Amino acid sequence: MTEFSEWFHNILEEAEIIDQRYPVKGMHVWMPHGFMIRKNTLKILRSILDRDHEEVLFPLLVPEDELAKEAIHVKGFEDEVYWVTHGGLSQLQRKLALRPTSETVMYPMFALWVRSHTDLPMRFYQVVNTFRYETKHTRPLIRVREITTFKEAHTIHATASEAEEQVERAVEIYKEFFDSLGIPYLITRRPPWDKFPGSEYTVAFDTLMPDGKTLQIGTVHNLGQTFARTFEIKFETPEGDHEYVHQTCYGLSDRVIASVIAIHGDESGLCLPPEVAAHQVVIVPIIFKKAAEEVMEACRDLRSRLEAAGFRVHLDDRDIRAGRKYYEWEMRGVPLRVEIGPRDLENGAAVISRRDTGEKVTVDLQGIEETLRELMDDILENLRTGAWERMESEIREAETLEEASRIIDEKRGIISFMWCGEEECGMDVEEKVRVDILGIQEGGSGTCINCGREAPYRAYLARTY
Ligand code: PR8
Repeated sequence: MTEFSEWFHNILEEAEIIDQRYPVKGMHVWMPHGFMIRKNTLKILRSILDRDHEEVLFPLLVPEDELAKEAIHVKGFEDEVYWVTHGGLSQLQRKLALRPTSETVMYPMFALWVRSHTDLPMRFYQVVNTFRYETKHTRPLIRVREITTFKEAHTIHATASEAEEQVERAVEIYKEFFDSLGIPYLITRRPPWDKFPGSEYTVAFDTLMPDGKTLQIGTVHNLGQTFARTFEIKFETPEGDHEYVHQTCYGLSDRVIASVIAIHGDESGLCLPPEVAAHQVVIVPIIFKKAAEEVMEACRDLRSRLEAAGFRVHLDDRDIRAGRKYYEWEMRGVPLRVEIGPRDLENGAAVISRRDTGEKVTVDLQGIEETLRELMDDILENLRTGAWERMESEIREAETLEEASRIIDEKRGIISFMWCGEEECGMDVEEKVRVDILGIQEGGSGTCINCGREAPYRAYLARTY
């Protein structure tokens, strides 16, 4: 692949995902094709969350005093908040912030909603835009100032162990979601200095981009009772006592779509998992003078049949060369192409071509629905397996910090090593290697790569987005 960031920039434009020319830095326009992919991705996510979460919609603006209430939280976000200071020509008495995330928007309301232990647990989510004045280099879909697709879930529980359990469930939810997109992930607990502001701990999902840098694609936070105390969210226990609730929250963003595009794409353009593709099947008539009308008729007929069977299908009947059509649909990542020409028609057949492997097969038109469905499953499986293999081959074990440094410089990717878990030592590691510690996993034993003490954790280092 050519240089990744150039490829990524070009494909967003060529495949009409977003228009990057909007004149505010870090803010972009979703174009119809991109919007379809976004919509289909959200459909998968909603279908998972709707099993035991309720969808809600809270306001965009946060009063200054509410935002400021949770001291650690606001400290974490103070550099990133956009402020509304005026209504028309009059200065507002109370400044209003554009939500950078919605804890301080939702939790004053949760204090009103939660009454009794019988109300709990509560699980809510919303999909909204949030605003963060990012000072690091912005990149479309990856680091934006208007996060247009911010899915945030917020849950409320009676006990610490139920909140802990919810963290596990959220991790399972995200695994299922990323699996259905074929995106590989590394799950770690963030080091304490990198956790969500105001949380007890953060579990993060990272994936590896084609240029060898990791991207954080989702986070799950255990908030403990910090926000409950700040916003006075209490419930009445069966014994009649009043106790603070325990909370979790977890979020995803436009980065999910960035990783689908980046991880599965290739030199020919997008390569989309069938569930998210705007069109799953494109039908291209192969027209010669002979039998032109019969071929078109057969194509229209097939389109109706496939639509009836629930496929998102497009018939490309434009009067241009078939080769150009192939090029365009490949670039836009359509998983399956069906060609029908006069000879196929005589044989009651069609040629199916796969975007992921380029393989072509001739199949009977009779029963083609079943074949297409099987191929779609196979495409997702193939994309997922390939992506996991590529990521796993980029995780390398290091025994010393010099080795870690050398590997990162030469190959990038992810370094795995044993670590004692002490903050001071971790800071020292980051300084020596000049790369961030992504996170840790429990288990394993050995000696710390830096200080030589006993190391109960496996940790990971990588250059990150
Ligand atoms: C929370 N509160 O906010 P989080 N551009 C694109 N994606 C981004 C950006 C950005 N500038 N910043 C973060 N993300 C919690 C959980 C409600 C929900 C993505 O958590 O600050 C990252 O993938 O960790 C991150 O994992 C996710 O948003 C949630 O943001």
